[in-house]
Amino acid sequence: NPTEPSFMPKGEAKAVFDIPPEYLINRYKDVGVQLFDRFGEEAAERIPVKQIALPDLKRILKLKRRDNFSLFIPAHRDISKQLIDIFMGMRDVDDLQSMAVYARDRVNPYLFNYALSVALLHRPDTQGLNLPSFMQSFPDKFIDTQVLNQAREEANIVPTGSRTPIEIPMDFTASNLEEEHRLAYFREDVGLNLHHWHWHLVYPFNGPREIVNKNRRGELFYYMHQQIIARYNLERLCNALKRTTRFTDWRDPIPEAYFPKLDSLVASRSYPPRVANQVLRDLNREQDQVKADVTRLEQWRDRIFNAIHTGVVQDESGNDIPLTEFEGIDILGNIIESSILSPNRPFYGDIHNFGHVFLSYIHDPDHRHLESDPIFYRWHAFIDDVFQQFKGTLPRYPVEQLSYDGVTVDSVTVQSQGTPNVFNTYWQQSDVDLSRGMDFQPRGSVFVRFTHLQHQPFTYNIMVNNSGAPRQGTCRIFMAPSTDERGNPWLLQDQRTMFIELDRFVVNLQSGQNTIMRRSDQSSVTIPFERTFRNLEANRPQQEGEALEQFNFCGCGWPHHLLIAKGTPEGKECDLFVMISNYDDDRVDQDTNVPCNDASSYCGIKDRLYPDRRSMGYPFDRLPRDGVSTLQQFLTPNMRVQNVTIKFNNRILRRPKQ
Ligand code: CUO
Repeated sequence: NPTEPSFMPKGEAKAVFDIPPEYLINRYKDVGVQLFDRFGEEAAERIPVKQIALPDLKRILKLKRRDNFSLFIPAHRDISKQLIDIFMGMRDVDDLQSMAVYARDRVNPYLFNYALSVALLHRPDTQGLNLPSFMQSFPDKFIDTQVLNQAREEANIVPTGSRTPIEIPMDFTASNLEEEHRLAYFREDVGLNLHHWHWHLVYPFNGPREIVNKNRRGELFYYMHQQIIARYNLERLCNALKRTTRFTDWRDPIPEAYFPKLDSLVASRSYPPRVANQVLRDLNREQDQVKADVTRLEQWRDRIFNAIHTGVVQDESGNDIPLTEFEGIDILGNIIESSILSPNRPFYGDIHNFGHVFLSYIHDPDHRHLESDPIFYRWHAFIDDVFQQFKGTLPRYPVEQLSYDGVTVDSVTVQSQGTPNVFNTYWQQSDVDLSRGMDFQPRGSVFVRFTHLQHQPFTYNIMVNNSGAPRQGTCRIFMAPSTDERGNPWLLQDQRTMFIELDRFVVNLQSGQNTIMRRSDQSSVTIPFERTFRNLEANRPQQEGEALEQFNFCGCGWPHHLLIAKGTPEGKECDLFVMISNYDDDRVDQDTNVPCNDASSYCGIKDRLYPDRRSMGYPFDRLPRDGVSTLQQFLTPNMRVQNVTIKFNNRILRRPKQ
């Protein structure tokens, strides 16, 4: 499509590329000039495309335009690495643009989008570019087919300006009769899926080493996904469902059925359903060079468990690498995911990625892995359990390490509207523009209106006594359900994996009494709605300079509207945990004053070290010390637990216009 500048839009103004005739693919060669004239009329700007010596794309083009693209397929990985290398290797931005223009009409669109995004994120000379959101480019990955059809119809019939948003019905993949369906609002949340997509863009497991090798990326793979599961489980408990069960019996039928309602606009076909009681099958797909059987997956698993229990892994030359107290989890993350940083991929394999492949091949020859599918969570619950087994082998934190002498947390209050220590949740409707990812004629914005969870803004009010000289601390805020699915009190060894991180920030403590106030929207976990759906909100003016946002990185961050779980109409009881740890043991000396540094808990900070020296998930990442069986017994004076409730109000409010 010669009209869409693929990565340099300036506001709403249309621009066209002046494409060298050699760049047009054959089917456009004859009509190229007319096309250009037709779209050129509307264009405010013509962008010259420099002609460069073009690399051979033959191997990359083995993945056809209409094929689906999955990084979990080794052959696709190799292809994506080649394309990333090509984009990374371009001498300057002009050459890169030229290459991108050339590739765009030839290369598989998902692959193109992925490789170019990775390159733009990592090239030093493209740090200021703005990109359209992935959701805008590929709405079919996120939105129900029926809604897309309606949107297309609206665009065809109704002129721009008079179009009304198409409402996405809530819970579109099944009826409420099916239990698992109660969680659809979470699994199908577009913001959650965008966060996950961006996370994997920022932390690819494959590609040039300098891109993959980011500070503690293996550990963050473990922690970010651990938190997704913890959050999913809390939502499940709010909906009277028990925690998700690990998918461990790989030879047994899978009871969960799944009926995706998404169609691929690229592949022009729908994703097939998985009926109940399907079984994993050995894979042998020549076309994708995938050959693996379940036995192999089991072999990898056994080797990894063996490494965990002996505390050492072997590299490819047979040398022992110890899984140490702090760095072991990072090595293990790279082994299990696996990434190219795994010290021995031939031996420990590629268990997590292949699990996704096996599961998606059951019903989906296009091997997508859907975050909206319950089995996705069951698989990651298994993966998390492997990590937890390792954490179980580590020394427990002793009291001396957990406490902060002279620092006492006297009280914690959450203030929202109404009763203190009550979080209030409800449904909210928001509009996003889909037009970039769909071929509308005439063009212009088409909005869809979707319904998502939301909470009222709140503030933490924390009273801290410091009996010593002024000093700094890290305030860590977590929350977990107060009881298990049967309503019984927890053993901390079980409750600890249920804690979801809400915030982490540095505090300056004066001598004596301190009052710490912190607003919910400052959370180090989340990004604001506007950032999740960048460029998508209704007619938001594009400000100069804002184009300098760093697209990919900035899109990583838990969606703020899902910070708090849904709760229940009666009020779901939770334990709010606050800890002030000694900043001397936490600090990482570096300048973190860079764009998009505000969602570091799950995403880190671009080009920086992870900004907290403690193990991720601290202090709940390990088993409690001997003699401690409950959360209360775990507490040292610098920690405090406040009982809170999450109250859900079943009404739908429109997002206020800003
Ligand atoms: Cu993010 Cu499996 O790694 O979904």
